[in-house]
Amino acid sequence: MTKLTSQDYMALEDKYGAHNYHPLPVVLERGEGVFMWDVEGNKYYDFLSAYSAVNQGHCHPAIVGAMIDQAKKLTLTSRAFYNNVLGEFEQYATQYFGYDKLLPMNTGAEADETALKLARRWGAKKKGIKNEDIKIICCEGNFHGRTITIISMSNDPDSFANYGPLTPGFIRIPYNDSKALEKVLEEHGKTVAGFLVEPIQGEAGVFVPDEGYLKTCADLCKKHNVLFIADEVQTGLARTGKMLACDHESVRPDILILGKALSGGVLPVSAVLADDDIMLNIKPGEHGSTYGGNPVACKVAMAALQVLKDEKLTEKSEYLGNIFREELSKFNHPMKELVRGKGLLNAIVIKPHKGKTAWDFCLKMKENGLLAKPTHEHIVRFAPPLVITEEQLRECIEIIKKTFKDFE
Ligand code: IF1
Repeated sequence: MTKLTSQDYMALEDKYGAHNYHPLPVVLERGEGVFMWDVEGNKYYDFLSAYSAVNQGHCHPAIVGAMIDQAKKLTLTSRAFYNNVLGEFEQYATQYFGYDKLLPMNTGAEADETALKLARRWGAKKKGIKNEDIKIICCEGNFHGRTITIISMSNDPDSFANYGPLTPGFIRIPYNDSKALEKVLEEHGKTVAGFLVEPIQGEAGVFVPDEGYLKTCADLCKKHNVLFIADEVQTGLARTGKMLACDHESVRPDILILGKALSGGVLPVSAVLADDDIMLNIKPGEHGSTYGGNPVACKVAMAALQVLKDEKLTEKSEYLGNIFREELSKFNHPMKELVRGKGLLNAIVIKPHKGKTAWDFCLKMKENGLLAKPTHEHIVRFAPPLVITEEQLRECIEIIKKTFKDFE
């Protein structure tokens, strides 16, 4: 049996798979820590971390071990019955983040949908908003997932166009503009249940809001009895140099949305955390998921969260992120516009140079042994697993600089 080449694998996907992605032309076969290897055995630094799902590094032994051990015992009961793991995970995670309750789901989108339902339900039952009048405020440039309700919040035609009628009940305001939030709350606050925001907008190109933005918005929400809902699916779990990106401003969301690295990249696990006054408005049978809270997911999530603490990944992310931005900010090149980010969630805005774009830059970086991908056409996101060492990070900084020089 001849071994298939990267071209063969790409051809298989082209022929038999939906064309809903345009991946970088690399076919990966193995991952370990900060590294991945393609089918030809070429080794790469992973600077995407599956969009911040692999903060703990690829195939972390403690997380994979937890998955294997539980998978040999009991993988799924559904929520029709209890199991001996879910309660333990709920206790562990609610104490870890400081909330009364946790609602387990699988993907980030499901967690965002759950947060929207919790907020709307709270708005109806606790704030007394008429059901058909309930509003949620969201931000321009948002990315919260790909369901029809979630894309109804989007202003990116690639996300929402030509999918038929969208879900009503959303008011979209500019991101990083607390005055815009204040204005909408003064006009519509009585029918607004929640404000959904990413503490840093990942997909928009690692858009870091001004210092104080989150705190000002949280205070405005409190003043108008509106829930502050933080989507930390991408920014959470040590990625930005704090356990949660909201921690940079000591903001405690009313509803906290987690996903991605909650499982260290081994299987989909997401969760929504809130206090009883919000969580207990959804009664038995009013929301759920077949796999939500399954025993394997719970064991994996506990291991993934423990790794963050045991390996001090929050502190590492903060320290190494500063080195990344400092080194690349002082590096000058006609193709480099600016570097921005927090912790190890960073982006370089690329200026087209001699007709070369961010895509060409990423192709050249791949040749130089580092994998990253553009968001939109001119921004490259750099988000390595948080287990990267300082020495490895500095080697990668040199690879990035070399790649710029390759375009001279
Ligand atoms: C794709 C983007 C990133 C997210 C935030 C919820 C979700 C995501 C802040 C939904 C997911 C992923 C989805 C993936 C690529 C990636 C992405 F480019 F799509 F926008 F990271 F920025 N909230 N983001 O970032 O979580 O349902 O995917 O588990 O759809 O291409 P999910």
